[in-house]
Amino acid sequence: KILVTSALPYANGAILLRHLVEYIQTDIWVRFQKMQPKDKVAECWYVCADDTHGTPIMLRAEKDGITPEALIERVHGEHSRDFAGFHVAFDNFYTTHSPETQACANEIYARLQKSDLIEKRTIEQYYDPVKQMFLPDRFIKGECPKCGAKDQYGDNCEACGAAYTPNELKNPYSAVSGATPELRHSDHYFFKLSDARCQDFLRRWTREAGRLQPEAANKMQEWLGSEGENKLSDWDISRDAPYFGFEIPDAPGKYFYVWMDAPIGYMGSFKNLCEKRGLDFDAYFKPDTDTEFYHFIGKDILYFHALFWPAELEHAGYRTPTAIFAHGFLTVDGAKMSKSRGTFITAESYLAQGLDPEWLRYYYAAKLNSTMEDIDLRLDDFIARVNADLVGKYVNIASRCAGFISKKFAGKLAGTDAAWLKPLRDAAPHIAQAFEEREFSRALREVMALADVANVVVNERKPWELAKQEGRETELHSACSEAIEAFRLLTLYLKPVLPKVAEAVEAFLNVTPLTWNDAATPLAAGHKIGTYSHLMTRIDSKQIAALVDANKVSLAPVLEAAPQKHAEKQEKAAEVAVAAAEASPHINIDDFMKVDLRIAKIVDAGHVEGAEKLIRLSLDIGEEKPRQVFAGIKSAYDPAQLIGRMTVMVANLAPRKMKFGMSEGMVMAASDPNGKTPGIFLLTPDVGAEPGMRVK
Ligand code: B3M
Ligand code: ZN
Repeated sequence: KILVTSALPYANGAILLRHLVEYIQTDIWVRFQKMQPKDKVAECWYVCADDTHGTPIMLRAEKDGITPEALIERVHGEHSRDFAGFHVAFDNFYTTHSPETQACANEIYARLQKSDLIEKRTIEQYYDPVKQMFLPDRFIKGECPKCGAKDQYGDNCEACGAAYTPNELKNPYSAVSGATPELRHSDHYFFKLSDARCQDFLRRWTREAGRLQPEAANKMQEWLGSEGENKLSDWDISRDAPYFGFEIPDAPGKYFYVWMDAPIGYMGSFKNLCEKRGLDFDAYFKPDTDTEFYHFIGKDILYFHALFWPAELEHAGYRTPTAIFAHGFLTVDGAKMSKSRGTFITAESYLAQGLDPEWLRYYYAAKLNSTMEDIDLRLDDFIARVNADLVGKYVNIASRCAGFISKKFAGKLAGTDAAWLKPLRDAAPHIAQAFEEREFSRALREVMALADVANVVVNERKPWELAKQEGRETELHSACSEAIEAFRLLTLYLKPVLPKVAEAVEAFLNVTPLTWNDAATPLAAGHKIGTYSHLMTRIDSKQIAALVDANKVSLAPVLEAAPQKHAEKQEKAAEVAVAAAEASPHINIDDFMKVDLRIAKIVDAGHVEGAEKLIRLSLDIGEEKPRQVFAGIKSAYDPAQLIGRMTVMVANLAPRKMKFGMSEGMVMAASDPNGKTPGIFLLTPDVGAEPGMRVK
């Protein structure tokens, strides 16, 4: 019995293509589970909800001149529409602003209090006298205490990367009203994560096999520190009025911090489902349950899901998650989604352009695996891959053979137990294993290899030739019938990814909804199929161009304002580069072979104190210790986005002592020498390249 969740989307923004990576990944895995026989998966529930509390939503509602309740109601409708548009089939898409979530939050809080893990403390915090509210870190701005950069956020400086507390900002001002904030005292409630019970539990839990992916488990050990090192600080779980959220029992004017009740929203949504479907909530949340509980999340919210949340559940006497599956971020054409490049694409605009959601489902699945690696939506590759694999290989089998069955044999199939179909049938457990392990790219590679086998047979037999020759009806009948059986098997394997196409094929084949065990039962001779109808169109590159244009927000005024000096520096660098290239256009192969290029995995990335353009990278190239490299790519990348990415490095540069430490190599990135196309683009090898491989 399995309960699965995706992260709760904030109720203050639209669903973007980058969010859909997670919902499509989760939906594919859930659909796969639901196709399994009942003695393997008795039931599988997929719940989610809008994450509706907190300051951003309260301020957004104020700006829109509506109540927060009205805002979250409207957004819930938009989110539900977008998810349905991409066939994300939640069993319940609920809201954290619900009686069930509030009841669960109060229960957990009461139990933590009973375990003496809640502590009230008076803290000093910035208060906006105009708005009459305490300010969260992100709503306080000022000059960086380290480098003096202006208009920096209250928690870290985007210019030099320094991290600090809002109290350290110079000349702070409220990002809400502009007023100078006052330091005021206020009582806050803390969850005592520093308590030995939490530390010991988390150190054990995060190491248990299967709970976290290896790279996530390592990160948690880092955050937890070694035995006796008490690195986890207590967690402030309260916010002061005015705040849109749940008031803390017996603490008037105090509210649960949004990240306290967000994960509890998983329980609230499931509780609501249990009430609607007569399910046993406790059976899933009692500590000795035999049910399974999985979270699909982005790697940026691992901290909450792998530390705070299991500690909350454990010490409130509930079961903890069976496992947490973190995925990477989406880049579009190798870069972060960007409004100026028109790649900040909403789910709604994709659908409004008439693009088929199953194209995107397939493309994401073809890129997804069980790691936290980022995935790149290369728009030209997207077009090529969908047209080649789905239309050219998969659909093509049916479109070339089905007509003959209807026209010449009244829709009745001949026998389909041909030897060449055996490998397609026998692949069922391997492909199931790949889906189970969330290795979707491997699963689809196997399916497409089987489609190749089927196409080779069809191309050899040429039914379209057989149909023109007298006396070859029997061969034609077998050739087409066997091709249809191959198509049925491929549809079964693709069903978690392409649910709507699968539904259409089930109707066309006149079969009951395909489950995984049906791979073993071929279509019988005499089985009557329906008439074939068009299953999927090719992507036209003009559609993608229109999509990008529709999302292009012209930032022209901002670009014009870009400081002149910066452009001059760029120009100078470009002149030097062009001159150098003109001076010696050719090198010989030995020159090139001297450069030792290696595939490298970015295992860590961080700001460099006092260096506004540098990011410090730790690169795994298969040596016992990662290489330290300083890369001038800070203007285009946020270090957190780089962790887990693969790139290429020059591994045989002589190590160089720099102001910030030893430089043990160099990474490579592209940029436009004429400075016309903004941005810096880090090199990324194709999926499958391993750290340490030589690039030749
Ligand atoms: N609302 C959105 C995010 O950072 C946040 C997730 C909550 S999951 C409990 O993905
Ligand atoms: Zn700074």
